[in-house]
Amino acid sequence: IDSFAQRIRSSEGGLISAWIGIPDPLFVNHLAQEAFDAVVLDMQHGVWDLGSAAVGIGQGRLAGKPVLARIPVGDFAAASRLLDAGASGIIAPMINSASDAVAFAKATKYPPVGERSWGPTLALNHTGLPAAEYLTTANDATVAIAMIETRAALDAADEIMRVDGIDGIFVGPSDLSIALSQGATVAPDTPEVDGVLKHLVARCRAHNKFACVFGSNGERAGELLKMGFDFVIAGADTQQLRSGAASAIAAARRI
Ligand code: 3PY
Ligand code: MG
Repeated sequence: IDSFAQRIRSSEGGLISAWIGIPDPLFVNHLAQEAFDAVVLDMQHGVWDLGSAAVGIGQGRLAGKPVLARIPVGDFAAASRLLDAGASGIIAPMINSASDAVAFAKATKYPPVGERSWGPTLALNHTGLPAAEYLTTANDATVAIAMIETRAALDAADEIMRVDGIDGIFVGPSDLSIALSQGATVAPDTPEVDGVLKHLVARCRAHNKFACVFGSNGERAGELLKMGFDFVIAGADTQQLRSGAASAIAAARRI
């Protein structure tokens, strides 16, 4: 688990993560049994609060899986608290400028990179590290991931990637498609969006940052890995739950 940051930073790529919005730590317990490389708890559009997320992080660790959290927009205080609870990484939505990225890095990295405040009680329990060693290793052992999903973010992508403490980016293709169409449509897998995704992967390579992206199902996740993304989502919990249920009903009706 604590080598996850090293894995995602290396060029090995090919990481596939679960994505959970239903705020029950037992969902983490179940999904972590599958061959996912990580689990993301979505606190932006999902329904987790800090207490349920802290227990969810523990359930991931029980199953040997690193747990990351996506915070609500601009809630950088939550970013620090989730790292304190043992999250392996934080995904911050709607990072639209270098100054957004600096504020995010401040909350997630200890000095001299940032201003993260001391108090990683659960993280110390989970990692088993002495405080002094946690302090000097946490900036490298956890990852701060900036979401690029607006026109402003696209324009500022190079500056965002250059911010000290930002380890990688996560592209939100749905919001990006809304931005590109000026609100006319949500279409995360058009050739226009794919062109932007390829461009951002290339910019990540140039800046030596890793690239993550949301894929709405397994097939899309496979395409995104082929495009060069290092870390992909293969659909959300709600969609996986419902498509499993729908296919069971359809199979029963076919007999
Ligand atoms: C987006 O596609 O906009 C996301 O934030 C991923 O869920
Ligand atoms: Mg989004």
